[in-house]
Amino acid sequence: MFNNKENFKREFKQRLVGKTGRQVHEVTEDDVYAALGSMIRERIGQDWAATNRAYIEQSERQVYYFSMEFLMGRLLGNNLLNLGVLEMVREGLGELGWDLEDIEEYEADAGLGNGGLGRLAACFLDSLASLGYAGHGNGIRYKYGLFEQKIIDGHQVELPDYWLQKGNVWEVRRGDKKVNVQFWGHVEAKEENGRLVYETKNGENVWAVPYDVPVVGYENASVNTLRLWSAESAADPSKGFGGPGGSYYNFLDYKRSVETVSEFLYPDDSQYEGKLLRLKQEYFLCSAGVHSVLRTFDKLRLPYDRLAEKVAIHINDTHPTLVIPELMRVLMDEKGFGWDEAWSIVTRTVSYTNHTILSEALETWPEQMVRELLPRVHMIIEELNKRFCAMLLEEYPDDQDRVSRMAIIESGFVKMAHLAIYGSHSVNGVAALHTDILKKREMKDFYELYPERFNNKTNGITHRRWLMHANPELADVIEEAIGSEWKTQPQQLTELLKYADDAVVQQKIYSVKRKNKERLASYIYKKHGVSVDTNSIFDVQIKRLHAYKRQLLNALHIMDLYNRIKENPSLEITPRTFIFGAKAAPGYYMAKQIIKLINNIANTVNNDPDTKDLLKVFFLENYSVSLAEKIIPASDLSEQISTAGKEASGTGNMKLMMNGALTIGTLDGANVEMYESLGDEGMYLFGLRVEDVEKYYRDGGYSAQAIYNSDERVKKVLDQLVQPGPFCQNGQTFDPIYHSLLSHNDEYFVLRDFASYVETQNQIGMDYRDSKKWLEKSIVNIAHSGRFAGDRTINEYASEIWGIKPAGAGSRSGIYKGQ
Ligand code: 26V
Repeated sequence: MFNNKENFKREFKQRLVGKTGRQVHEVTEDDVYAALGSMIRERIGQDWAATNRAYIEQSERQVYYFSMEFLMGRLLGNNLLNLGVLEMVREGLGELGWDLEDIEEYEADAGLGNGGLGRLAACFLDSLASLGYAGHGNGIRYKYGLFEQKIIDGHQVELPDYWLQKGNVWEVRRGDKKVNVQFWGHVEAKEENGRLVYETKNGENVWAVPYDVPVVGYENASVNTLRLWSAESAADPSKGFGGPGGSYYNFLDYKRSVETVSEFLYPDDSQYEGKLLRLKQEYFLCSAGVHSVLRTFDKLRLPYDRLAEKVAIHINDTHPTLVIPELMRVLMDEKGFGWDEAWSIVTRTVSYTNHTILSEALETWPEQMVRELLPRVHMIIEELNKRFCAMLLEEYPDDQDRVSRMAIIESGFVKMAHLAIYGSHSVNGVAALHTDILKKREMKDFYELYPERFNNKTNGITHRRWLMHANPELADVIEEAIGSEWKTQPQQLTELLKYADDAVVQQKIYSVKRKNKERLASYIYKKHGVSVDTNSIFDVQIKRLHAYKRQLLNALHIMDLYNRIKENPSLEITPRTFIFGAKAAPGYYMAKQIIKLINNIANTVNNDPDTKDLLKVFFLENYSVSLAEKIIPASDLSEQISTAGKEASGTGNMKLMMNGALTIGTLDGANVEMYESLGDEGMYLFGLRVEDVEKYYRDGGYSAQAIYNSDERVKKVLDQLVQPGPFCQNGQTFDPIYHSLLSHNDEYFVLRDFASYVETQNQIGMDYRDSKKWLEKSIVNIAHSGRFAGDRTINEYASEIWGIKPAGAGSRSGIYKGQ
C-alpha cells in the first residue's frame, strides 16, 4: 500500500490503466475518480477489518444509530483527509496533471436525507469514528436520493436523483448477510412446552441485503460501518417464487413490489403523511437492523439477557420506533423470552432523540394499516398499549383525560412518539431551548412520569468536513496562529480569541474570505451569467424551505431595500449579495410560491439600473451537501431567522459560524447557546422571544392587519405581492402569500418581526464598513464554534446515554483524543 507520493503515483497509474484498459493520457476525469476511489476504498479495507476484529475481541458495548436518513454528501475528500493522505494525493495527482478538487466533482453527492436530521446523522458517524467509539449507522440504500432541483422560469422542478448510476465505489455488497423481512400474512399461535408461540404465515418475504460503507476516523485507523439495506426479491421457485401465487408473471409483479421498498427517499420534511410504503420502509429498516445487530451479538456467545450490556440502539426521531416492538417480537417469538424479561432488555437497549416540535411532523400511523401490514408487531403494540394504560391508570386513577392523552393507540392511530418514549431509557432534545420546550409543553405528561429519562444533547457538526475540508485555507490560518491541537480538540479553537484583535491574523482571515467569495462568485457567474461584487456582504440563507424558517421575511426585506433605493437612488447602503439555497417538499405549495417570489425579486433587482450595483439576489439551484461546502466558506452573514420556538436546533447556524460568518438570528434552537457564548457583540439578535410567541398563541392579541395599516413599508411590499409591478412579472401574483399574512393573520409572525429585522439589517450594513471590527467579530465567532463541534455532542451521548468509552480499535489509535 502506498506510503509516499512516488509510490502513490506508481500504484495509481497502474490501477488506472488496469481498470480502464486505456493508456494514462487517454483516460477521462471520470476514470480518474473511479480508479482513485476504489484504490482508497481498498486501502481503508485493511483498517476496516482490523477494527471489526478488535471490536469483537474487546467485547465492549457497540452503538447502532438507526436512521431513515444519512445525508453523507461526497466521501472522497473526507476519506483522504481522515486517512491523513490528502496532501500526498493532491500533490501526486497534480504531478500527473489532475486537480483533486476537479476530480472530487465527479463523485455523486449521496443525498439520502432531507435536511438537518439526515446531515446530523452523517456528522455523528464522523465523530463516532474519529473519537474511536464503536458506533455504526443503520439505514436504507435508497436507489433515488432526495430529488434534484432545477429552477425553470423561477419555479422549482424536481428530477429523480439516480445517484447510483455510475456505481458507488465506497459500498460493499454483503450478499451473505442478507436478512428476511416479512410483511402482511396472518399470525398463528400454537402451544409449545406450555407457552404460546406466534408465527406469521403466508407473508410477503423480502430480502434485505446490506451494503456496507466504511466510516473512516480521523487519523486513528478506526473504521466503523454504515450499513445500508437494499430490498431484493426472495425468489425461491420451489416455494412458488417466494411471493404469493406461483406463476412467472406473479413473480415479476412481486419482484417489482418488493424492490419499491428501498426505491426512493420520501422528500417531505416536517410534514407527516401516512403512506403505506413509508411504513414499509420503516419496518424494513428496523427488522433488518435488529436481525443484523443480533447476529453481531451472537459472535460474543453470550445469553440474550445480556444484550443491553453489549448493544445500544439509538433511534433518530420516531422513524425507526418499530425497533421496539420488533426487538420484542424477536426476543419472544424467536429467542423464547417471556414478556417482562424481553421488555427489560428492550428498554435498556433503546434510546430516542426528538428533532421537532412541529405537531404536523409527528408520526401517527392508522392502526388498521399497522394491523394488516405487520400483524404480529401490531399485536405487540396493542399489548404494550394495554400495559402502559393500566400502569397510567394506577398512577393517575382520577385522571382519565391524561391516560387517553398519553396512550400509545388512540382513536385508531398509533402514536410513535409515545411508543418511543415508553420503550426507551433516554429521550433527548437537540438544543437546550428545545429540550426545555419538550419538558414544559410538548411532552409534559411524559416528563412528569419519567423525569429521569429526559435530557438535552445540543447538536454539533463535524469540523473536519465543515472547516478542515471545506475551508482548508482558513484551517491553515488558524493553525499558523494557534497550532493544530484544535484539529483533535475543537474546543481549543477558543485560543483564537487572543488573536481577535491581531491585525496580521485579521488580514489573513480577510484574504481567505475574499478568495472564497471569489470562488463562489465565479460559480455563480457560471450558473447565472451575472457577476458579483465581492466587496458586497454575502448574506446567506441556506436550509429547507419552510414557512417557519421564514425565507419570506428575508425576501420582504429585500423588496423593502429595493423600494428604498428606488425612492432615493442616492441612498447610502452597503452593497449586498443575497444568496438562497433551499429545496421545497414537492407538494408544499406555499414553499414553492416563495421560491418563485425570490426568483422574481432576483430578476428585478439584478437588472434594474438603480439597484443592480447595490443589490444582487441569487437562488442557487439544487442545494445539497456539496453546494453547502461551496457557499459556507464564502459567507459573511448567516440568516437564522425562524419564528422563536420552532427550530429545534439548526446546524447550518453552526457551520456558518465556524467559517467566520456573523449571525442575524432569533433566540431559537441552538442560536440561544451561540448567543450565550457571543453576546450582543458577536451576534445580531432580533425579533420575538419564545415567551412572546407563546403568549400570542395563548392569549391572542396579534393583528397582522394592524401592522399592515400602520407600517407603510409593510403595506407597500405586501401590495407589491398582488399588484402588477416590479415583483409580479407576466401578470403572476402572489395572492396565497398575501393571504397567509393578512387573512390568516401571519401564523409565523413575519410582519411582527419585520421592523426589528430591518433595523438590525441596517445596523449590519453599517457595521460591515468597519472591516477591522467586523473581522474581530468574525474571529470571535470561529473561536467559539468549537462548542458546536459534533465531537462534544458525541462524547455527551457516549457517556450520558450509551455508557460507552472509546474502543481504541485501530493500530494508530490514541492519536486522536477529541475532548
Ligand atoms: C419528518 C418526516 C415526516 C414523514 C416523512 C419524512 C419525514 C422526514 C423528516 C421529518 C422530520 C424532520 C425533522 C428534522 O429534520 N428536524 C431537524 O433536525 C435537525 C437536527 O436535529 C435540527 O437541527 C433542526 O432544527 C430540525 O428541524
